[in-house]
Amino acid sequence: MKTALITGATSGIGKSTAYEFAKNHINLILCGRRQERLDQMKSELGSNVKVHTLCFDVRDKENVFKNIENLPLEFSKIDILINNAGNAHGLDPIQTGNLDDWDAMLDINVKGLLYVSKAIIPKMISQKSGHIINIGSIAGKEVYPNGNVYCASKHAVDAINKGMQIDLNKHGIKVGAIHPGLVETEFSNVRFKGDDHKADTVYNGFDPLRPEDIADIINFVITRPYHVNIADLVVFPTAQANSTIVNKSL
Ligand code: NDP
Ligand code: 8X3
Repeated sequence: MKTALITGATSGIGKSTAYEFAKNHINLILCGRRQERLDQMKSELGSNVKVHTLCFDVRDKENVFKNIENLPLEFSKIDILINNAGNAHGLDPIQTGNLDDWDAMLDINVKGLLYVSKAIIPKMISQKSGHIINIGSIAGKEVYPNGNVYCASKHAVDAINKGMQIDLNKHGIKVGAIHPGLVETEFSNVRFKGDDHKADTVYNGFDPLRPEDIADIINFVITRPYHVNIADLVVFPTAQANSTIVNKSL
């Protein structure tokens, strides 16, 4: 049986991926900051597969390495890494952007992803196998009004994904990114700092992607034969044409 480590497993895309993997008999290392949610998932999934939970903030470099280095033996071989933890914080023009929001997005979406990867990649190299999926965004392919720093963070993920592909190629490790458009999760609740009404309006009037849609695609990506690597994938809801055009008359 394979083992997957999923960051941002307590909500949205990461959570759906955990349930999808459990259905497909993949043991799980679930990461997030909300221990009660991790416990709940462990109790729901633990009868299907082995589940280990790690509660850390991906910004906390020391804790990231400590947690991953001290995994119990039965979870120490990580076959699949889903670099998913991340969020947008705010949606403001560059001139009025909030510095704490900027720090959060760059520290979590970029540096946090790097810390987790750095803790796991040497293990994959020594076991001579592994598959890393980086969750980017359409915001990593395009820039939209007021998206400035979030888009920068996801453009960085796009570049890191390509860099990983080049550097890990000689080690036979698969690396790929999935770049979703609008997926209805807690993403907009976080972006708008708990203003749930504002968050809901993002997904009003059209049929957005659901986190299960992305989990299904992730499962497709990880179940391709060894010689097939899905390197870069953009996924939109049918109503979305790009980061600013959404058809609300479908
Ligand atoms: P959610 O807000 O539903 O989930 C975000 C997850 O990230 C949570 O599990 C959260 O867990 C975790 N997380 C956030 N900050 C930290 C942190 N500092 N340390 C550890 N974990 C953290 O959003 P989504 O599921 O939508 O987002 C998942 C990924 O998908 C993100 O990278 C996002 O940028 C990307 N994405 C989302 C899209 C969308 O429209 N929803 C579209 C394109 C990409 P906890 O709070 O417990 O730590
Ligand atoms: C999330 C999608 O368009 O809100 O990355 O930035 S978007």
